[in-house]
Amino acid sequence: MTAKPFYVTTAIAYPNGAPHIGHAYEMIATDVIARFKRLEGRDVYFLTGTDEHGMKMAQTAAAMGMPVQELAKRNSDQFRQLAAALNLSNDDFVRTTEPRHHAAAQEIWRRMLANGDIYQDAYEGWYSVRDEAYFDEGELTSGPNGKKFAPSGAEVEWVIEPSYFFRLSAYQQKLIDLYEQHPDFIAPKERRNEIMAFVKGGLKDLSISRTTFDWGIPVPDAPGHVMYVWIDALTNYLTGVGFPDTKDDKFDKYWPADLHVIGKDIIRFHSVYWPAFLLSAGIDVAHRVFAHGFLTVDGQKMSKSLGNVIDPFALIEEFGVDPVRYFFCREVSFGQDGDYARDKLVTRSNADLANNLGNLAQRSLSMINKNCEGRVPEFGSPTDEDTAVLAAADVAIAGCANAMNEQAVHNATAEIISALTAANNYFAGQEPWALKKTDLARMGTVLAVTAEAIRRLAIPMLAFTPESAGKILDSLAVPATDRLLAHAGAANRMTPGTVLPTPQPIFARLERTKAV
Ligand code: ME8
Repeated sequence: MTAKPFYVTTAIAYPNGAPHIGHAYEMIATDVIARFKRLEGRDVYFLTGTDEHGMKMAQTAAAMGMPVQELAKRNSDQFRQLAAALNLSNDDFVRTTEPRHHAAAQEIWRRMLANGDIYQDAYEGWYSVRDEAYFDEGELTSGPNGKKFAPSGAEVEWVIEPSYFFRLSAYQQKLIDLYEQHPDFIAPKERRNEIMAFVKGGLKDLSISRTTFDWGIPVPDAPGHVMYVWIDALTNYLTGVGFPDTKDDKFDKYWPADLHVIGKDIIRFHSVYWPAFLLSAGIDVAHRVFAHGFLTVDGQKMSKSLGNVIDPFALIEEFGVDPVRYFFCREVSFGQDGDYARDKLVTRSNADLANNLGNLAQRSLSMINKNCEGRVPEFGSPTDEDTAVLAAADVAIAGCANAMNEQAVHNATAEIISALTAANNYFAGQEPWALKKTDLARMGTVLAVTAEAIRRLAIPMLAFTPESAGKILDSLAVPATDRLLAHAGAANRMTPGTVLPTPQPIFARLERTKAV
């Protein structure tokens, strides 16, 4: 393993409520990216967690009559359970209420202060608790009774308090230089253009401490001040690799982060504030921020009042984890908004997983089981069709890897599925069931080639549908040590004579209507 280790993160969610499918979506996509890099032989570190401080958490807890620590713990546990239920391969889970995180946030603060970028003043302005962000008058819209609203639709309130400020204004040119020198820093491209325009429009210093509540990390040597929740939250990416101990093995190995996967609503925090904080603290800036889109449900925004919030645990429970993972990867163009609908999930999973991949594996492997003593048959001398179907698998795997390099998760999945369709067409066209009566050797070749195509394609599928792809590789007797992308080619072709276990169905057909 010589390639640079790969450090990838999700945003850390506010545990002011239970996780919804937007959170699940981000976790799935990031896990697919992490697993794919591991398949490429990279040493991967994958971090997720919960963002537990701030006014939003304090207000939710107060409204529920519950101590905020309790609310944070209860919901954070649910996010952790969701990670497990989605079969996430995360290496750590940071809670921002942990002492190790307090130490990291206080250290980055001290460094920014030492660099002359933090000063004390008074803050007067519009604050949106839901966004945990300040807004300029010009960004607001007015409603009835003099109410004002942030672009997200959340109401803002006028706040006056003593506050520490971060000299963000001093970072305008440095940020523009960063975007120009690293054109891939912000993805997708539209987001980069938006951020570039925002920064070129001028940056104001940022209020970074609050005195009106205490649910946050204390500002070092400043009694009464807690840190603005976004300084605290963004620093989790450092906490996860051992900061402030920069001699820590993990920090040394994995920092700077290779990829922060986040939603489009928090791109400004990640691509303007975060690099500015890091530059100020003298810490290397992360390589890339990728903003995915937002999910709707049946074409509508998810909201508690509409009663259309989908519980990801219920989806996993009903459909199984892999169909859920697969659906979001394949259905939503990564970087664009997407929609969840039960019907769409069922259709995708049945068409691509059950009918395409599952059926092909089941049909070819049962024939091997019944007609070839359960052993991989001889490949014989290949026809053009045999060569073409395996070549299509190889091309698809290369295409999949290219797409994954740009986080085009949907295209990566589509590559594999189209090669599986080609393998299905090959199988149907060769009619091994007819060859059984006329040419046993040729039947064996067709079954061997089909099984080999499945083997090659199941390896990249380990990133998207880890459990089922793993079962398929088990049914092909592929050892755990031979499941990297490097093994998905001709050099590791299945060995004729290898005994295969009795094939088991892998994907159930999902029901269009819910059983009552
Ligand atoms: O923003 N569709 O937390 P959060 C897709 N704590 N993604 C969605 C979504 C939807 N409908 N709703 C939310 C926060 N997300 C901060 C992050 S990071 C240092 C701090 C995404 O719980 C959202 O874009 O509001 C974000 O990336 C993640 O879920 C957590 O959102």
